[in-house]
Amino acid sequence: MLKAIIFDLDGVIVSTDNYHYRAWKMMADKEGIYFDREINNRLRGVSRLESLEIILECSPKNYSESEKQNLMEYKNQVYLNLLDELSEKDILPGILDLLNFLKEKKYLMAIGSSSKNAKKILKQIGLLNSFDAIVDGNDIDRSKPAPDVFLIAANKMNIEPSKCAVIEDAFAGIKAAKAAGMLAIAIHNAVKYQDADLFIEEPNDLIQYFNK
Ligand code: B16
Ligand code: MG
Repeated sequence: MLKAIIFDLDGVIVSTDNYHYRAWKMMADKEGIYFDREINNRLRGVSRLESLEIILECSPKNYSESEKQNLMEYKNQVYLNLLDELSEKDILPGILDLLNFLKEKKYLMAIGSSSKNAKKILKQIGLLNSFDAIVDGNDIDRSKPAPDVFLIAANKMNIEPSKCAVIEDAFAGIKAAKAAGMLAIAIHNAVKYQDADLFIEEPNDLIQYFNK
C-alpha cells in the first residue's frame, strides 16, 4: 500500500526546463558550441556538471576543470536571473489539485530533485512549505539515475521505499525510481520510456487512479 508520493520538480511541478534550455543555449552560443532542444532533452534530471559534459560532446575543444567551473557559473547566473520571473502562475496545470487531493488522502509528499536551486524555485512558486521532505542536488553526491535522491526522501519521511511512488518527466528519474524500488510514474517527456510502471498524461489521471 502506497504511503508517500515523491515529486520531481523541473518538468513535473514547474517547467523550469525551458529556462535551463535558454541558459545553456546562451552559454553554448557564447562558446560557439552547437546546442538544440534535442540535446537539451538529454539534460533532464541530470546534474549541472553532467549536463555540461553532454553539451561539450559537440565541442572539439578540451576544457580544463576551471574552465568548466566558469561555464557552469555563467549558465547558473543566467538561469537564476530567468528564475526571478517565476511565480505561482507557473505551477503546471493540475498540480495544485493533485497536491490537495493527496494531502486530503493523508499521503506524505516529498520533492526529489537534482537541482541545487530547488528551494529557490519552490519559494518563488509558493510551495516551499507544501512538502513533508525536500531533497535536492545539495543533498546528494550522485544524481539521477542513481536512486539516492529518492532513498533519502523516503528516509526523511520515515517510509519504506516500497511504499513510495515517484512522479518523473525524465528517463534518468524513472531509472532512479526503479533502482530505489519505488513505483515509477511517468509524465510528459518520460512517457516515451517503457521502464515506468504507470503512464499519465496529466496530474488528474493520478487522482482517477487513486480513486479506483
Ligand atoms: P541545477 P529535476 C534537474 O531538476 C533538471 O531536470 C536538470 O536539467 C538540471 O541539470 C538539474 O536539475 C540540476 O539543476 O543546475 O539547478 O542544480 O528535474 O531533478 O527537478
Ligand atoms: Mg525533471
